[in-house]
Amino acid sequence: SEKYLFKHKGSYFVQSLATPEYIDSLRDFEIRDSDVFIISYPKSGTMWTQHILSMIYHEGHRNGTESMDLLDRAPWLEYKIRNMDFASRPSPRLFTTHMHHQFVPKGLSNGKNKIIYVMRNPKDVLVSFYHYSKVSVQLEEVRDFDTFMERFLAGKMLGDLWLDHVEGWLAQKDNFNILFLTYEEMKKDLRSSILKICNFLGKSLNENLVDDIIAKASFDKMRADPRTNAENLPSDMLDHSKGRFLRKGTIGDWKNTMTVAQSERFDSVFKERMEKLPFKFCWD
Ligand code: PPS
Repeated sequence: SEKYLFKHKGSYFVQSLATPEYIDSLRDFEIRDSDVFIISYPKSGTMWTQHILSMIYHEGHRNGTESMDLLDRAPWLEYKIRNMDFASRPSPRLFTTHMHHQFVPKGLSNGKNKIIYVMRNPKDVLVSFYHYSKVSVQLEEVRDFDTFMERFLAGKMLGDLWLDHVEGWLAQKDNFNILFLTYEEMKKDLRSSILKICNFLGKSLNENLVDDIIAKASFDKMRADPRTNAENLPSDMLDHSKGRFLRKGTIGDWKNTMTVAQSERFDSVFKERMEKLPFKFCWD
């Protein structure tokens, strides 16, 4: 996997999109009080949250926002995909990152800016990641699910060990201003999640706007729109002929991929630490 990822201070990063120096420089990245960060382990509902957040945030110029790629509305901090000049972006800025807490800008812990941390049941994360590894040009394609799962359980992939990421961020709840959200709660009751986000951001949207966001954040709507389905990503990032970014969008798809034996193997490695998490994940 050396060709695809590099390890820096215990964490994996995408070789073609970042350097250790750039990652280190982000600790001193200048934060504004109005900045909002979306943080997640890969495949946990990041793009979905990016879309929702940018619709909530830019309600004053929605049309302009919606004509932009997700990538430009809530850019990745550690991957300057379009070489965007972050400093010249108007406030409020939205950012996205998969990084662990020890890598994020120091200024993020000043208590004023905001973080939304999105999590998803790790078996669905694993299965989504497995399929994504075939579509992504930047990740090594692993055809055999067993091999992919062992890497996931060992944390030898982008995002590192799921447990470390989630445990790590949950433990930071008093050091940052964080709203924890789950993919499953969004899936089951998007309206409540949107209101939760609005409340956290101190925004009050009228009922029509909330309805509109719910409609536009549906899996089908997002999948049909190239701007929210990552179809404008350069072909050296995603091989669009191999699959779509928005693949299935359901809870419990792991059951269609993992055998009983694989699921038990997964539990034997993850269950103990998962039971100690202050969150109970939903498996179906
Ligand atoms: S990434 O690469 O880390 O940014 O991926 P991420 O966006 O975190 O996760 C991708 C999965 O989220 C699903 N998704 C959605 N599900 C339901 N509704 C909506 N609107 C939606 N948008 C994205 C996407 O389909 C991936 O999950 P799977 O299970 O592979 O379908």
